[in-house]
Amino acid sequence: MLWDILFILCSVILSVYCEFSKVHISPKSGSYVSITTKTNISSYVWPYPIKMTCTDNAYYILRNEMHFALMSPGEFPNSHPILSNAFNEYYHIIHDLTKQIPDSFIQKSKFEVELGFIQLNVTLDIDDASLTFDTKEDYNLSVGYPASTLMATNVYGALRGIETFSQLILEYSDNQLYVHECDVNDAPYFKHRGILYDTSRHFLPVPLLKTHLDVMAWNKFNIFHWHIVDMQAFPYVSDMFPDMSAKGAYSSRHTYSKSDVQEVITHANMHGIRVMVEFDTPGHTDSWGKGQPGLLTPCYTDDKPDGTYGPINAISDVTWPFLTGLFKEIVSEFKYQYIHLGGDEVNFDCWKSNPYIQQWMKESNYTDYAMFEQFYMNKLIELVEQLGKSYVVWQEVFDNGNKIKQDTIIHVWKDSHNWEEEMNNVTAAGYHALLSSCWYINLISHTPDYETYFRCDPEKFGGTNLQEILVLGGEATIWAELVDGTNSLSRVWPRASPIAERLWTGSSTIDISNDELYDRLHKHRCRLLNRGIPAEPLGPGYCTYPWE
Ligand code: CP6
Repeated sequence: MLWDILFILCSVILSVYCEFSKVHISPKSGSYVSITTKTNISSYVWPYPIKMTCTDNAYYILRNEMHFALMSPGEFPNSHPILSNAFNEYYHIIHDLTKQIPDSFIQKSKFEVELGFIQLNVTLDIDDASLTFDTKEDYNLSVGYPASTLMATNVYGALRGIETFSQLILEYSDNQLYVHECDVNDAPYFKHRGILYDTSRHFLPVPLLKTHLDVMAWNKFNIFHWHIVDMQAFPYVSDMFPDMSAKGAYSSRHTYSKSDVQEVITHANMHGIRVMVEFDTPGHTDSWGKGQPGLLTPCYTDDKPDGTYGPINAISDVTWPFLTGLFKEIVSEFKYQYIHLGGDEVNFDCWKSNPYIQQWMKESNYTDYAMFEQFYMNKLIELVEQLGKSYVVWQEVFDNGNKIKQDTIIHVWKDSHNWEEEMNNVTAAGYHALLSSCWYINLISHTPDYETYFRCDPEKFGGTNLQEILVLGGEATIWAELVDGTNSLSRVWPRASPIAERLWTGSSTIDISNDELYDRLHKHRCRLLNRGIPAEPLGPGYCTYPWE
């Protein structure tokens, strides 16, 4: 009874001081302070590494005595812009870990006279900062005192390792930082780990996109799928076709200029994220028609044009010169090897109503309109291939049953309850696949949807090993009909995080209990709050500070 009362008092009133009592201070050899903690530090790391072993030791570090260094054996330069940027960002992330704590809690530590110097030495195998589909992201991290070592194949692996390092630093109730002794060997399971952002249904300002990119990097995502235009608005500013955004964007303020696009790409690349842009055609293109007369199909009622328009008209004289010019511009601007060409949800009614298309179909011996769509998609794929790019398309382009080039990547998005069959069919036909069907994070639910996101395994569709190898990864999607600058950060975070772990870690954590999942994801969510992101709650509860 007495203990119960003490316990309640302890947790409610004196939580800060009681937390402190869990920590045993044991200065060693007068040179540094280490503690033995009961903290299960590995539960703080998100996404979970491939291999991680931690001890009960943690080392006190003085806020102002954190140093990052790039070791430069042989011919390597001893600085690198991507790493120095990361060193600077993480210095602040770690240093400001307590920015949520009221000043009145922060007291001068009695240990500040002790050494609290920590150095993270980074070694790279290769000095290559190109960012392609195959760029490695592996790293080995060994945390000790006074120096920790991080070894990576290249700068991007180093970025992933520095993030993990930052997650091994906790602040206890003496308001001091401690880094926990761990060895981590880590590498991504899937190569393509993305989030689709839709900037057509609502415009998302560049600074907001950059914040999302930061959080993506903290979650080890590596693909920003920019669904930049759609039927409602065309915010992309084209030099060759300025009317597209002048007439197709919501307003001149709701546009992405050349320098905006480059700012986003540079920010993404600095964080090891590739920008895969999508120009979705031939459907979802209503906004395209405003700036380019003759591009869309005029729909007919009672043998007369009725003033409405359908998908892009594959046989209009305007279409191919226009698409060639537009994609030339796009290809020169978006450097990533892959472009997403869309091809989803094409409504055939307007094509069917149009007498010119009917006539053309007859002359070409085409019997159904899926073939007409395929004619369009194949022509587009050829065009983009000639411009030197690889491409991804939505699943309909495969479902239509016609021949598409074997190196096309199929993006599976339909049937949140029966996507397995589609993944099976796509990979059985020898195509590479991406999965989004189970990851519609724009939809919210009253039940813990993060559990279903977490338990969706893109490889588990009953295929052979050879089929599984064709699965490149997947993407969370944040379709923006009901999302704009006011709620996108809360809607995406932390609900994209379970997807990040499935894509980074593979299936090794898929069977942890719901309690453990909640505990780990909740800690991650609290970390996002501490880093200034308004990440929404997973369910009832609260974030303690200090954590635990
Ligand atoms: N926009 C585009 C959309 C969707 C797709 N393409 C979509 C369809 C159904 C759901 C969510 C999104 N809004 N261009 C399908 C890929 Cl549930």
